[in-house]
Amino acid sequence: PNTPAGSYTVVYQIEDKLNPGPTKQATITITVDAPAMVAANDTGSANGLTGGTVVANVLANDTYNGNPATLNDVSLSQISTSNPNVTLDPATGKVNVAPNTPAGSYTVVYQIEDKLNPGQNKLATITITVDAPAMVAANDTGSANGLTGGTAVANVLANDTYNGNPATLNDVTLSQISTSNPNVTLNPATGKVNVAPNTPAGSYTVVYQIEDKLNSGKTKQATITITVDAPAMLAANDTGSANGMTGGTAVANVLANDAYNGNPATLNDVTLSQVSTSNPKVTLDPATGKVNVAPNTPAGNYTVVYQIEDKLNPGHTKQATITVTVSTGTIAALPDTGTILGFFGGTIDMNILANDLYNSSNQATVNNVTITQLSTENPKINIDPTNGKVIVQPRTLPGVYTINYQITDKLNIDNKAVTTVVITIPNWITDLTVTKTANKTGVEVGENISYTITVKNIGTATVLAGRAIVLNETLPAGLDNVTYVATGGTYSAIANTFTVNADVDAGQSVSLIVNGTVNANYTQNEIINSVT
Ligand SMILES: [Ca+2]
Ligand SMILES: [Ca+2]
Ligand SMILES: [Ca+2]
Repeated sequence: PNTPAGSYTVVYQIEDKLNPGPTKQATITITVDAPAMVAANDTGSANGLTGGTVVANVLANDTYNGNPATLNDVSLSQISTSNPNVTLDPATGKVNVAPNTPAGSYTVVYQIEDKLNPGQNKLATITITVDAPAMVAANDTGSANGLTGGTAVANVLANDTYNGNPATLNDVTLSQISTSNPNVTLNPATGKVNVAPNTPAGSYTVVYQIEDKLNSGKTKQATITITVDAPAMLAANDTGSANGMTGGTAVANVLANDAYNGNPATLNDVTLSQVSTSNPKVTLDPATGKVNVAPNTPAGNYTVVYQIEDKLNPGHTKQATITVTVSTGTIAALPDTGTILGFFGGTIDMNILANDLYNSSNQATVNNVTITQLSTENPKINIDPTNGKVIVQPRTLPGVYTINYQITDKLNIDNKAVTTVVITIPNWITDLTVTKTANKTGVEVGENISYTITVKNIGTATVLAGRAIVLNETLPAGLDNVTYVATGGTYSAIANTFTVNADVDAGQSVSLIVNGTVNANYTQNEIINSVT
């Protein structure tokens, strides 16, 4: 055993035991064969990331002298390798793949050499398949507020795997392939998906890729779906009030109680518009947020509907209602007095509104109130409702007369007040003469005599019908059976008054005839009669 192969000779001799001494020699030629050796090819595979032993023993399928070859029989050596990371360990027969070996098919050529017969060799080839690590890029989702923006996904790699473990930037190179909105982007240095501030609401997609750092060109893609939310908007109802006569600002800013993304809304955030108003004099100024009441707006409750629209997300709107109470000021009617000569009459230069108040402290005028005469004690004395003056017809008798009038707010007809105007018509002076004539110059006792008293208007003023002229008629002594005949009026001897029954104009006269009989016992020489 363990005789190297070769051709060997043995010379041997034979000697005759009967006749010691004589001998003969011969040669034996022996051929020693080397053991048969077979080196069979091997195959194996390994994960390139982790590496490892891909073939436990390349000799396992090799034979030596018909039996499995062992390192007792043969010397093992690596002849070549197509990748220095893939090597044969000649001391063990193992084929090892170093960690971080790129994927591929590699070959190692090895040799076995017969220890018994150095120089006798066999070669075989080991084919090693190095596998790339498995990579999974899983889709991601996230959301962010579009106004403030922010990080919608903390790390797109978090649900991706590399060789069965969570992928990291140590393993893979991250890149953004596309985005449906340039405001929504992947940061390849961190894996974050960021939404820029002021991004309109919507659903956006970013496609990203991971590339195996160990195996360039080996990539996977996934899609990130980002929901960008519109800022929350709240339009709250408002209330306000203003004086209807002067008008004014009923609400300083309808946005003051409205919210945009949790903060007070401003015109930077939203566009303001008036949707409707129940009175065109009550309006929203969309440039300021003020609600204005125009002057001379009737009292009442009015509503304005307004809308806010997100500037960032046009079409995203909210509406609210503004209730505006338009008030009216008080009006006051205060009493007036006036005087005029009733004979001529005319328009009294006065204004019954001069001391009347409108909207608390302003003077009432025919522009803001309507004058209504409610009553007059003298139909010849009336208010002119167009100007507040009092008109007295000519020949209005002296006296003190009261007129009741009402002022009504033109803006608010339920707003009214009543007071009085007292007009004094003073007595006027007429210029009269009175004359008396007798119908005879001499008379006897028992004879009739007649006196005619004439009252003549010699002035400019008329003696009005119904006026009583005081006539102090002194009846003469000795006159009996006195009778009176009044022309143009009636005479009362008791009251000494002559009451005219028609106007006595300038130059006109009335008369009274006094008839009597001279008493039979009258002894005087003269009958004296006088009148004043
Ligand atoms: Ca082998
Ligand atoms: Ca992912
Ligand atoms: Ca509001």
